[in-house]
Amino acid sequence: MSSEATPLVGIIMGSKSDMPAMEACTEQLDAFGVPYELVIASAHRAPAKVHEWASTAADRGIKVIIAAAGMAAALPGVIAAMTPLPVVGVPINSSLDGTDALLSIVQMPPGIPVATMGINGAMNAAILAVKIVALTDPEVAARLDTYRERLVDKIVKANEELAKIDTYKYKV
Ligand code: RP5
Repeated sequence: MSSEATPLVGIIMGSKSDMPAMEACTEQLDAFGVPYELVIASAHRAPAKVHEWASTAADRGIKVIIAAAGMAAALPGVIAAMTPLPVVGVPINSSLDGTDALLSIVQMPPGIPVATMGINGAMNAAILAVKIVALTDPEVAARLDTYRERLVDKIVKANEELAKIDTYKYKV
């Protein structure tokens, strides 16, 4: 993708070590053809960089921010305080099975919400961001419709396969 394209989603991660968990997010945005920024900056280790990036994100055309962090994961909440854009938080499992990050991200004070995904919920973060972009982008909305139809198809096929299994003793 050309670096001239306007990013619609901003992805920020607290550390390079969060990248493997966030691949499911970039894969989905690539599949939907939604341009995004991808940066690493920590609320604790590089607060000035976080402020510079978050406070100017809307000016760059970004419509929604996805912020991922582990441990005492302040990044999504701090960013939500710095921008009027919606912020989707992804708790990364880097200690305590990710529960530390989950609680750090989800328990925001009134007035500064973060839409918190499940632990390592990178894929859902992308889908939620796509839904937000789709509100004002008909092409992305059409791709989202197709994606949702495929989810239904998968369930229909799974039930067809289930119906062929005849090893259950009491299934009627
Ligand atoms: C958080 O601390 C990061 O988001 C990461 O999940 C965790 C560990 O960071 P590293 O020590 O691997 O850089 O700030």
